[in-house]
Amino acid sequence: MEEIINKKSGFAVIIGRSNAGKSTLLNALVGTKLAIATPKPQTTRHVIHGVFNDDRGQIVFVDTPGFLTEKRSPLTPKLTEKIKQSLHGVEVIIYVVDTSRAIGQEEKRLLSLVRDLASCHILKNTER
Ligand SMILES: Nc1nc2c(ncn2[C@@H]2O[C@H](COP(=O)(O)OP(=O)(O)OP(=O)(O)O)[C@@H](O)[C@H]2O)c(=O)[nH]1
Ligand SMILES: [Mg+2]
Repeated sequence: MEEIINKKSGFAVIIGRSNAGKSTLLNALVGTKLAIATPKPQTTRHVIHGVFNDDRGQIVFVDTPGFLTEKRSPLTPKLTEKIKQSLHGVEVIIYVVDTSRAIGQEEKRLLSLVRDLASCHILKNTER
């Protein structure tokens, strides 16, 4: 029992604009093809959880739909709402950036969503 109490656990949510490589990162972190990763924007439509366990404890990674500013379809506002909800009550926010694309409105809006949250932030750029 003491062993379990000494272990740490927490949630790490992965966010970023559409096609940034969030699902690819989740799959790499948990070591399985859990989330679909494709060049098609808005591939991830549901919040997906991937669990990583080791001797030190457990991390629940949360993959989110890509953040878009323009309304591509009736689905877009619903996905944006899912992203916003997923940011609360987590220990870490991993913000994935595709550095081969110019900074757009998506990056500016995303930054304004996360900058005032208390969780620890990690900025991850995908290597292209
Ligand atoms: N070259 C390169 N391609 C990458 C990298 N990470 C992801 N990709 C490719 O980029 C595309 C999008 O990757 P996803 O992981 O599906 O991106 P996503 O952010 O989950 O996309 P949405 O769920 O649509 O928001 C796929 O074709 C991946 O193979 C990377 O580090 N380097
Ligand atoms: Mg995805």
